[in-house]
Amino acid sequence: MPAAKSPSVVDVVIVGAGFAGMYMLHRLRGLGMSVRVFEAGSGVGGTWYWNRYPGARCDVESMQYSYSFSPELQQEWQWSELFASQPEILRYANHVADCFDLRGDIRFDTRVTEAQFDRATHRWDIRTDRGDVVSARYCVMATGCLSTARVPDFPGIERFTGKTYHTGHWPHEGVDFTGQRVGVIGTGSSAIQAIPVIAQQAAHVTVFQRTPNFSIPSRNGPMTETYAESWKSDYPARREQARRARTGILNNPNDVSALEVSDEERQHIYEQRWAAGGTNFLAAFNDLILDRQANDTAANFVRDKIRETVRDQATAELLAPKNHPIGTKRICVDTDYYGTYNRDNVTLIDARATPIAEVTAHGLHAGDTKYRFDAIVFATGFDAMTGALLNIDIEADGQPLREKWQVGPRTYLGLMTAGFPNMFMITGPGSPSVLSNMMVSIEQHVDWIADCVTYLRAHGLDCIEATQAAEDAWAEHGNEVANKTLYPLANSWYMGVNIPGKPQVFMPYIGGVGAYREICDDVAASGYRGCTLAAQPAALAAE
Ligand code: N01
Repeated sequence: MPAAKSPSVVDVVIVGAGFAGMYMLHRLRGLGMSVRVFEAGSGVGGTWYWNRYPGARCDVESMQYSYSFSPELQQEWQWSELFASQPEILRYANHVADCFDLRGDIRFDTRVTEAQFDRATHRWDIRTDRGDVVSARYCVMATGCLSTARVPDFPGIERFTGKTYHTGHWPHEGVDFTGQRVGVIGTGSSAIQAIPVIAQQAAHVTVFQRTPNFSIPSRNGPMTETYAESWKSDYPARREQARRARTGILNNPNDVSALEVSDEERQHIYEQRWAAGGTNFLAAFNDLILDRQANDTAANFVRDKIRETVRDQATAELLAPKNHPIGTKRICVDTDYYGTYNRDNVTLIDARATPIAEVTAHGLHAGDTKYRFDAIVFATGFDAMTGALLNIDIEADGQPLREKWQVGPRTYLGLMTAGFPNMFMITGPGSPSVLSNMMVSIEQHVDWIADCVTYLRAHGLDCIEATQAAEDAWAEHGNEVANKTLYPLANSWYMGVNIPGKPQVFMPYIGGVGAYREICDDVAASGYRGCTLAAQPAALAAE
C-alpha cells in the first residue's frame, strides 16, 4: 500500500518518535493541534529502537524510567526486571503508541533533511528524504541526545571481509557470534553491557580499550510484586519527588561530605552502595562531583573492587581508570563486566599504548600485532547532543544553525536557540538531559512546550524567539555551574571531545533537574522572560 501523503500544512512538525516525540504528539493532539511526526526508523522507541546490541538495558530502574503522565499506564504496565532490557523497553514504547493511538500521525522511514524558517509567515518549511514538504507553525526537535552513531575513521575499514556492527545500529534480527573471533572496540556503557554477553557466545573476544571507565554492578534481578507495588501505591508522590530531585532519580542521596566521616564509616557506606548496585553509588556523599579529594575516596574504592574481581593484576590495572574523576564521564552500570575478564576467551588490549593503526581484510592491526576476527563490534559512541540536530539543514534568516553553533551549541534553557523562532528542542544542549533521568526531563520539556504554545495561542501570538541576551546569560550561568564541578576535568562526550574537530564545551546543564525546572517554570510564569513574542501582521495572517 502506498504511504499516505502528509498534509502540507500543520500546526506542528515533530522530528523523532522516541519517548520525547511520542509524548509531544500526545500533548499537542490534546490541545487540538494538527501534528506530523517524522521518524527515520520503521517504528517508535528512538534510542531503544536502534540500540539492540546484546545486553542493552537501561541504567535507571524501570519503576523510574517510564512515563508518569498517565496514571492508568503507570499502574497497568508491568516490568519484569529491576532494570529493563532493551526489548522490554521497546515493547513498552509500542504499547504506549497503541494505547494512545499515536502511529496515525507518524510517518516512519522518513528522515527530515531541511527546515527553513519563513520570517514573513512565522512558519517552518520542512523537507524530508522522501520528498515531503510541510509547512508548520512550530517545529519540535525530538531528535535524541545519542542518536548519531559514530565509527572512527580507521584506515582500511572497507577492506574487512568479516561482519562489522555498531552498537547503536544493531541488526534487528540479532547476531549469532557462536564460534566466532570477535573484536570489540570501545569500553563505554554500550561495550560494558555487550562484552559479557558476547563473551558467553563467541569463541574469543578481544577488547580494545583506549580509556577505562568506572562501572558499578547493577544487581539487576526479577521485579517482585512487592517492590513494584511499593512504587505503584505511592507513584504520584514519588514522581513528584523525582521531578524535584537533582538527577530526576530517587537515589537515596546522602547529604554528607565524604571527607566528614571516618575512614571506616566511609568504607561501610561505599560497601552498602556497591552491594545495592547501580548509579546510586554516586549519591553516597554530597561532594563526590564537587571535590577532588572526596571523589578520590570513591574512585579508590571502585579501583580496589576491580583489583579484587579481576584475577590477572595486569589486566586489573589496565581496567582501573586513573585519569578522570569518577562520575565525570558517564558512570557505567554492568552485569559481570569486570568478572568477564577472568574468562579464558576474553583478552583486553591497551589501545592507548598500541593504538589501532588500520583495519585489514581479516581483522585489525594495532602496535606490532595483527589480530584476526570474524566480526568487529564498534562500541565507539555517538556525536552526542548536537549531531542529530546538525545533520538537518536548519536555517532561519539565511543563517544555518551549523554556522551559529560553529563554536559550540548555544541555547536558552536548552529549549530554544536565538535566531531560530518557533523551534523547540526536547532535552537540547544546555538542559539537564543526559545528566538526568531522561524520562523526567522529556516530560518536563514536553509539558513546558505545550504550555508555551497554549499561552501564545491564548494571547493571539504565533511566534516566540529567545533573545540573544537571554541566551548569553544562560550560557554564562551554565559554564559557571559546570566549572564548580569536576566534570570539565574529563575528556568526555559531554564536552564533545570524542568527535574530531567538535568544539569543546560542556553541553548539558549541571545545575540539577529540580532547580532547572524551577527556572523554566519561572520563565513561563513571567510571560516568557528572555523571549520575544510576536504576532504575524493581521493582513498577512488573513491572506
Ligand atoms: O559510547 P561512549 P557508548 N580507538 O562514547 C572508544 C548512553 N548509554 O555507546 O573514551 C579506540 O561512552 C572510546 O574511547 P575513549 C550513556 O549515556 C546508556 O558506550 O574515547 N577506541 C570509548 O571507550 C553513554 O555514556 C546505556 O578513549 C575508541 C568508546 O569507544 C552513552 O550512551 C547504555 C576510538 C565509546 O564510548 C554512550 O555510550 C549504553 C578509537 N579510535 C549507552 N574511538 C544505559 O542506559 C572511540 N573509542 C546503560
